Amino acid sequence: MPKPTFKQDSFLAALTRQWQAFGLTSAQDMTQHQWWHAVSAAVAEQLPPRPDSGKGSNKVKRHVNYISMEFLVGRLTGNNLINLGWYDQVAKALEQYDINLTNLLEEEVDPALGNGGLGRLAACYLDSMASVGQPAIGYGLNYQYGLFRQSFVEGKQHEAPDDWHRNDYPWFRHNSALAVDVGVGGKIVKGEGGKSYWKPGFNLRGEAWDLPVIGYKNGVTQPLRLWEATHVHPFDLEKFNDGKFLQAEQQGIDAAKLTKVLYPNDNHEEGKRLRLMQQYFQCACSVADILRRHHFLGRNIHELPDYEVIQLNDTHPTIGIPEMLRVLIDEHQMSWNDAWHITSRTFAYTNHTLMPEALETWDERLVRSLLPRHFAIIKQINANFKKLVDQHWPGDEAVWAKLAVHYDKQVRMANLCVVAGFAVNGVAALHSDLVVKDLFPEYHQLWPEKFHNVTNGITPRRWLKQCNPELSALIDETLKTEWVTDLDALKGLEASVKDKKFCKRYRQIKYDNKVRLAEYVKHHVGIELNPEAIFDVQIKRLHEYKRQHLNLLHIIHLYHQIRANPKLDIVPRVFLFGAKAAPGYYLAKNIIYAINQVAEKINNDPLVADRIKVVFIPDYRVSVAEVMIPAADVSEQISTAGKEASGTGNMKLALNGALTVGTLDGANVEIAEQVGDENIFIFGNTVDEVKALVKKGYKPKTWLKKDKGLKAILDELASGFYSNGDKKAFEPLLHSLLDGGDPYLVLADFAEYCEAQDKVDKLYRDRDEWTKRTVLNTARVGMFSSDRSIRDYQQRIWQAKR
Ligand code: 26W
Repeated sequence: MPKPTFKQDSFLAALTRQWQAFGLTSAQDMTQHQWWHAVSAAVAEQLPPRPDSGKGSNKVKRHVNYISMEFLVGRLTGNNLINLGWYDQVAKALEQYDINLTNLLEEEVDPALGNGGLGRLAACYLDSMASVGQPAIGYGLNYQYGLFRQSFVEGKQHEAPDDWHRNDYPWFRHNSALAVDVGVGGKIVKGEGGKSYWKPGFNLRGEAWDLPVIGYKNGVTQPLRLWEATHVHPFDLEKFNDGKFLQAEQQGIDAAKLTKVLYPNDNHEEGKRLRLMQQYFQCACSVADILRRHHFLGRNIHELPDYEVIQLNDTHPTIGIPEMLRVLIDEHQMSWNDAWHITSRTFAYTNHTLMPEALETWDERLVRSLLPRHFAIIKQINANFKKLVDQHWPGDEAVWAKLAVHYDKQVRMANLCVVAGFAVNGVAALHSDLVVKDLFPEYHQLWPEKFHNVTNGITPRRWLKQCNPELSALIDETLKTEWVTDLDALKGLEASVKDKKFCKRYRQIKYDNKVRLAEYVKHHVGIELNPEAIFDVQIKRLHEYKRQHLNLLHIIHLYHQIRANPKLDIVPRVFLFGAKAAPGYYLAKNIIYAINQVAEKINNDPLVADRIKVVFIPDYRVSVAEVMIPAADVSEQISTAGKEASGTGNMKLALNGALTVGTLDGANVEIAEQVGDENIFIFGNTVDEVKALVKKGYKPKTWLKKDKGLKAILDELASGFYSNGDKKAFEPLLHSLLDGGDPYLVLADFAEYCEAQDKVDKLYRDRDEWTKRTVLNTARVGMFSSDRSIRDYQQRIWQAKR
């Protein structure tokens, strides 16, 4: 497809219609926000009327349906302009009105329709599928409230609703012809000829809202289709009177509530009724839409797996599997075997976590009451699978207890995915290995060919070209090739480490980006930062396994060193955090509070004299990441080995020239392989060492005996020193590290972590050497482009022979 051309006349005419629609008399009367809206809507109007995802080339036959409960797309206007290749032209067209495009883009509220890594990965993958020519559609939910807004009140996290004004979002296109009705509840009744069928208690309607996903300068636009739940026939008095509404209400389902909020949990399953409803609603709408398109293109239903693949982003959309079977059997009158043959060659599953508390299970009563027909289908899958397990492990109840899809009154979604899907993949080499060895060893014995690795990636469009325009320009000038679609080309920068002029500019760009971040912090947090200091960044959801508290202990350790030796010579360092804690995750919130309280003390202690600054930036989100990442010198990737499936922030930071301080976990392992051991600071217990420690009976207190400094840190946290005398302030945190058994081995990794941080301090003093290593990071992480991930999915899973 040809590169889309920008037509200034038609853009300006669309712009005029926009201010007229606001009821104004001239463009000049628009507020800055109206300008953003008008420009976005005018650009959106220039896109093809119907984004198409159905046509594949001969090489890429299967169309991808990427189903995810979360798409953390971030601001779209700037990104879409870059991918269209129209940024400069639109900027120029706006000059005549004295409007600065870059400033205008700040008006956009991030559509925060995701929690963290999993949601952002889905957004990067849509960008890459459009850019590499993989026909695809994303399916998700159109939440009225995205992830909560975070602020700090006296150091503690405060949550507020994030109304991102979806009804007024200029990139949305509503297509009423695509609405789908979805049944819920009710019962299974016997029909004519003894055949039983499902009589739902009531229906919900799914309205389709499309966001355009624009390929990088290739003329492709594919939809991200987000479903909004509404009542069926809201003004139909007859239906109202016959009690259907009341029935729905009694079951606790109010359609209008269904797509109101995104669940703010990341890596923690709660088994809530509304959540299961959301999952089912999304899957039912999406399966109906997929089949509608398949029929529309004149294809036979039996050919579905030849043309369509449904990729499940974690287990959240698993209920789509029994829904597909139900539609094929009940609505297409297909036999079980035929329906199974089709379904089990269509679905593929990506696992994003090994954490037991994140693996979804549903109480059978809940499934039965909301989805009686699906429950019956799940029981059938289970019964059929039991025969296979009995053949392989005759009479072995322990194996069945592990592998069953339905067991002990619970439905286990991960097991359902493995049994019914044709492919299972982890998201980094180490993680995929653990998926096979620790999570699903018996399944691997049964079906070794099902298991794959696809190492995660990030889109270079947003995470380098857009967020770091200065560095992108330097790379353009140096390489003179289109690296944006071929990130391996960055290898060409290796030669430049010897080029003094290049290194000087690279360093200056980092400095400029630090100034930009410092301005942001001054404006939003009120703290002054010194751009000469090391900017040390930890940005990710707040979770014990990610160990923000290990970072905190090291900060206090430095503070103690300064107090013991006021003349201590350390490179000034700014520790920057960005993280939201799930509102019900008490301990995570306590860690935020502890960081803020320690920050308050250290930042205001004249003895420290600005050698350490600690800043917790509130409301971390995609647009904040775009300011923090280009400014980072150090990237904190310090999870307990074996717990972080991949990480993707690690890739973004390395690409933008931050050096990683990290454990051998997730994608850190592959980053280390790529950049070379001398260009990364690896520390801490490995997966095997962690396992051995735990097996031996890990006792955190033995580490305190060995390390008096560490004990002093914990004692001080318990003393009220950081909390105006309140000795209980950090009790949850201290309890978890001590009597709670320190489940994430923070104390065991503390000493090595401090050593790694010392090395950072030493290396930073040699500015040329530091710069060289950061350049090598940028040059060597090309493989973490999500374009490469998508090609891996194509080769190993989507387009592979089955
Ligand atoms: C049901 C509650 C729930 C919600 C979200 C359970 C699990 C999740 C996600 C799997 C959490 C998540 O975002 N996982 C992250 O996925 C990234 C993309 O693959 C990885 O890079 C991160 O390591 C992983 O934590």
